[in-house]
Amino acid sequence: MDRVQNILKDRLDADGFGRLTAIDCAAMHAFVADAIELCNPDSVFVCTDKPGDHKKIREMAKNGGGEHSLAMEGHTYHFDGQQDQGRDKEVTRYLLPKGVDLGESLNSMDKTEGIEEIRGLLKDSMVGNQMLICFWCLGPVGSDFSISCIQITDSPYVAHSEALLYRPGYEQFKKVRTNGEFFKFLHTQGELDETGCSKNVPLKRIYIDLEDNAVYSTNTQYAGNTVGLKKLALRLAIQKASNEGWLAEHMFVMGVHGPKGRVTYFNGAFPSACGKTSTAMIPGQTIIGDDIAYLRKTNGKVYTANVEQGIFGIIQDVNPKDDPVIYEAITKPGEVIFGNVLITDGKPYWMGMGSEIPEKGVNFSGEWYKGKTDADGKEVPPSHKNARYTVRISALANRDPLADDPAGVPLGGIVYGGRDSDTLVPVEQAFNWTEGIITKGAALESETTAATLGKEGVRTFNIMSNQDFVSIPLGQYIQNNLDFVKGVANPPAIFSVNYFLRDANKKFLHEILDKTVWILWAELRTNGDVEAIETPTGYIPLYKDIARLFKQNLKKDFTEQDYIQAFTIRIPNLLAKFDRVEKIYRAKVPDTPQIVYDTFDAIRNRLKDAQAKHGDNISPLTLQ
Ligand code: SPV
Ligand code: MN
Repeated sequence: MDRVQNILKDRLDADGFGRLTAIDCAAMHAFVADAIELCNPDSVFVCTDKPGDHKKIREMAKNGGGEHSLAMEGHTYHFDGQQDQGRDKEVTRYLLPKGVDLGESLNSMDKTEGIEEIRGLLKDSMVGNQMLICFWCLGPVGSDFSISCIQITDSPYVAHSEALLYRPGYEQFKKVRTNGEFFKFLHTQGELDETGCSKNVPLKRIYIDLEDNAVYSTNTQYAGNTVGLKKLALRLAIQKASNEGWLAEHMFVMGVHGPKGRVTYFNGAFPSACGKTSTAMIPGQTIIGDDIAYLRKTNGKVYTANVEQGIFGIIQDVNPKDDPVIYEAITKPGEVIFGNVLITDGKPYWMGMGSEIPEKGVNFSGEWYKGKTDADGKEVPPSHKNARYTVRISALANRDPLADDPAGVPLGGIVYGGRDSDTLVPVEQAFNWTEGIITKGAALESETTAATLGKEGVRTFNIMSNQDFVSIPLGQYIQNNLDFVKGVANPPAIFSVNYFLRDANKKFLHEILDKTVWILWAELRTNGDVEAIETPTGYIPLYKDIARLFKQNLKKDFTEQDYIQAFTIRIPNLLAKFDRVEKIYRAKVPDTPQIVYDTFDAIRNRLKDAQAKHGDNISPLTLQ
């Protein structure tokens, strides 16, 4: 027997050994054997797709594994450390072999150094603990979209989160020969403090080895850093997609319901905390996924599939009025993990939940009471801004019947959105795919939020909302998007949306559910049902269509004045935006395709012509 088999035989019990070796994959066995030798756990549990195994993980999580029970059946909560409340970009790095360069906009380091450092941190990290080995599938099982994954972790909370968020992958791994092509994730929480949180914050590391399709993370528990199949896998998938001619995107997948029972499927890309999940759950529409989508072509048509089967969503402002579907799902009995909310008397509370929050309880900062301040004298909120819930999509009343279809769903349109107080109109259709990719996706900016660590409210460039996850040179990534529709007879329509316009007093122009109208208009346009007004940057709605949609769907009057205020073409702001974005490409993205600059030039010329004719801020009625 070879060395790998010897290690496995030695360190696994008979049952675990049988489960692992039932998968005929030498590369996977080698990865596991190496992880065992390196991390040195006391015991190893190999999890299959059996419900009994998932139950065991759930029990482990509740019994000292990072979760605690709540009063409602199936509900648990989890706290991350105070400095572990979001994805940590600073310490997330691509490990690159000598001679490989992804450009300065992607955080990377020398692979040899990185591997040495991370292996040093992982060494003996599981002594005294159990190692969990889990298999999950990205994309619907048994489909062209499927990617087999193995997750090794010492955190039952991470394994449990994955059981909610991903499709089971053990049987798939057994059936489909991977030829060594699978994604691997190794995570350890590191030493924990008395509250059960990773305590060696300065040693938090998330290192991504693109050559080996492997990600290592340690001294962190926040799901965005630890749940391998989420954003860590997205980075690996972007590279794989680039090599194979498909797209891996930070996008929801939803069914938008048009007239006469028509359903048109949309992808939507928004940076974190900009209304992405909430769009995918607009009442009356159907959800397939809220975070990550793969896009592939079959017979000249684009299909898209949800990579996940659950939601790790921001809980702030989820209330019965603005997000009725998700509110219902997370307040009824069933498996839900609440992260970083306030707990009082066995119940979870969060800001913006639409009901009274108690004045004391326990939260991510420990014992909490109203008025509590942190070391800097800043008031500690009852729930963290990036507090989250984890739930299966099958718990939602509006799950689309095709959510797990191995074929995916035909893609009608894409929306790109960001947090923008003063530039883009609420909805606009690009003239065509190329302009859409360049002027909507590749020019996407957003004012920063709490989903990543760092300052909030700063306008940042975020290409296709995928900036944090792109693992190939950015110019190449744009080119892949442009080329993707080669051979596609009817490329999906592309739109920008903006839910965050404010008036002169900084008050939001629109209510949260107003987005229903922008999305339904996009559905009508995709199907050629309504006329539009041509502006220098794309097509915008006619007043009558928007007013009708407001009336029919939200029972609201949307006046012509409301329309003019929202859909005014703000030329100086638009010119400034394209200048700002171009500057970033020129400074940071040496492989930017020339067509990006040409398109920015063309759009600026159109904006300037319109400005010469009509002035700085042009009412949509002027262009009608
Ligand atoms: C996001 O921040 O975009 C998320 C959550 O979807 S995380 O897992 O942190 O990426
Ligand atoms: Mn996301």
